[in-house]
Amino acid sequence: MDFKVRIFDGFWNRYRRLVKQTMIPYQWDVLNDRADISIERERNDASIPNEKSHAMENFRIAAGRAQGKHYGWVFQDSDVYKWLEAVSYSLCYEWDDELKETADSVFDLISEAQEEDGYLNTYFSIMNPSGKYRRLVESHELYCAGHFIEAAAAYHQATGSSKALGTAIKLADHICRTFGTGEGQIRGVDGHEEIEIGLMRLYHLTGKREYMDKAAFFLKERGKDPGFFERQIREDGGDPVLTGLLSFPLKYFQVHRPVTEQDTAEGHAVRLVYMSTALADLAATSGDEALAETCRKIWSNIAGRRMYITGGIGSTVTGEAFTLDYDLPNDTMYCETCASIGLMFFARQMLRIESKAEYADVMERALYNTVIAGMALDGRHFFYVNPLEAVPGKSLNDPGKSHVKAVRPQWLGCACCPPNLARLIASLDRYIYTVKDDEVLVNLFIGSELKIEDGRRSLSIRQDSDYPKNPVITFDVENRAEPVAVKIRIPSWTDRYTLSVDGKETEADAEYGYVRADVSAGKHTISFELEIIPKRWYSNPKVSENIGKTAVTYGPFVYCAEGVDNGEDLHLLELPAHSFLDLKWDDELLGGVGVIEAEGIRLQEAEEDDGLYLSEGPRKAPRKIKLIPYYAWANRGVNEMRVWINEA
Ligand code: FUB
Ligand code: ZN
Repeated sequence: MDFKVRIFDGFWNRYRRLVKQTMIPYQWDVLNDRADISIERERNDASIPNEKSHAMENFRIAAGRAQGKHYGWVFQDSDVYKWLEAVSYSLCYEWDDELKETADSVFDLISEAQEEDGYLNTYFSIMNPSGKYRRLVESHELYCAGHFIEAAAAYHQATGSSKALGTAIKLADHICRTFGTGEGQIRGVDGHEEIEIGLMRLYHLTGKREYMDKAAFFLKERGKDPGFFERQIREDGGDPVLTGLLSFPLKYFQVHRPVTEQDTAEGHAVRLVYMSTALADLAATSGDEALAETCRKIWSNIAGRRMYITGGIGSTVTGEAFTLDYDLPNDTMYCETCASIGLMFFARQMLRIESKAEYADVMERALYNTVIAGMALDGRHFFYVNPLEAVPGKSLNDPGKSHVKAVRPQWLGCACCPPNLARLIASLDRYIYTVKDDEVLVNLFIGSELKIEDGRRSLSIRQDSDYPKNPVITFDVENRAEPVAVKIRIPSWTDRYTLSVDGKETEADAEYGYVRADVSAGKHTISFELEIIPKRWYSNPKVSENIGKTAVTYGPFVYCAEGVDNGEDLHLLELPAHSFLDLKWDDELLGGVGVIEAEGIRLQEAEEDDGLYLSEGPRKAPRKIKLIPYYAWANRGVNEMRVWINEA
């Protein structure tokens, strides 16, 4: 399907410029160890490598251009691959000869680091050539390969260059030869899903069926032989390459049962959503209804029982993992930035399976909250973990909260999130619309132009919006061919909307959360107006942590209270159920945000010598409460924060 999307949205162009002008050059410096920064461990764990990135140097050593040892995680290569993918997308919206030359040179280096037979992984080439594919539970070899294939496909699409694609095909062919059910092949899977996404992408690009079949093999093999990881190591594993992983339960890797029998979201959150993304892609591409049904079950378990209001997933630091239904602690959770990015990937593929707005709702929730909270407004500081409640003193002094940082580090020992953010934001144009044979879904309200030219259709849709500041979104549609259905998402958080086509209000029914306009040939204007007001939300009472608490949203944004606006000890604040939530835009604050103020209450602190346990509850005094969008927190120094506020 041939279509192009150009973004010209004020809010998102700021982020996309930040990626192109700040994040990409900054990350390049970090990957080359020439940024003057401190690299923090993501939690108190002395084994986390945090002296330097060394990611580019690893490639130089593997290519024979430099001498030395590999440094960093066994999956350090993937930082470079995600960076290359981000560069590729950025070239599509802001061409840059110099950057293209740099990327070309990195792809050259990578192809030099690739072994004759197609194998590619700097850790094993440098440190452990005889250990290849022998400890799949830990080795991340196929994970890194998947990221390389994605980067190469994106680069080919952006530049037309076949340089990178050649390396990717050689690598994919090597993997196809090495893994499978045939004689001499390894019948097993990687401990971290990602190769499946890469192979599906290569299939979409080349049309070569073998790549989709191998993705299907990896997906369907998962969990069929739960003893595989342990047995592989026992029989032939060599030395450990990432200690500790084997002690996690099988569900950490989603191998506890065959994939089609998995109906809840289990284990490491990023692994789960990457697996689900590929599964949904395969289901949508092949029309496999059983796989689609598995995806629906996993999806509804996440969205209905295991996802934070911010679109964060992963309730525990132990294994960066899901726990159980309705277990959503606010101050010890994980909510890894990559996991919410992966949730967007999954949603995007689910929309290909079926046109239901629930997927785009979650996509929007993740994007406007946890995903962009993962980076500071300066594009040079990043969260790995995104809490809904942070008290800096507790993070410093409670070892069980060392992962809950109150300020974004400049870089992290495990740097999976920063380049993942760069590639997601640089490719945001891929999420706004879903183009199908018989309809176009408008998923996100982002100022943009969609152009479809596919022989049968010749259509352009210009979406103008200043969302969510302005509740009216206008679509100028020019249809030069047969009638087409344009389906606009009705956000689940709105109570009212109106749709007008060419100035006439229509009574179109909602279909699975989309309102439909049938657009005949010619030029038409669709106007979609939403009620966007500050709203209070409550958790399902099964979420024990949030009883008696409320969270506030405005449109897609979840709000939070910060100490800098409300004083520390945010647990002393109470927001009365009926106090008016007054939203005003402040263009000077935090890059321009809507600030919500409300008459509230603050419990009074006890006197120093009153002791720890008192026979009376605290006195209460009026106090204005000020809330800002969650994504913008932690941009004003060390600070307390909380999303769920006690209700009076
Ligand atoms: O294992 C590779 C990546 O590192 C995972 O996706 C992240 O969660 C981090 O553990
Ligand atoms: Zn990450």
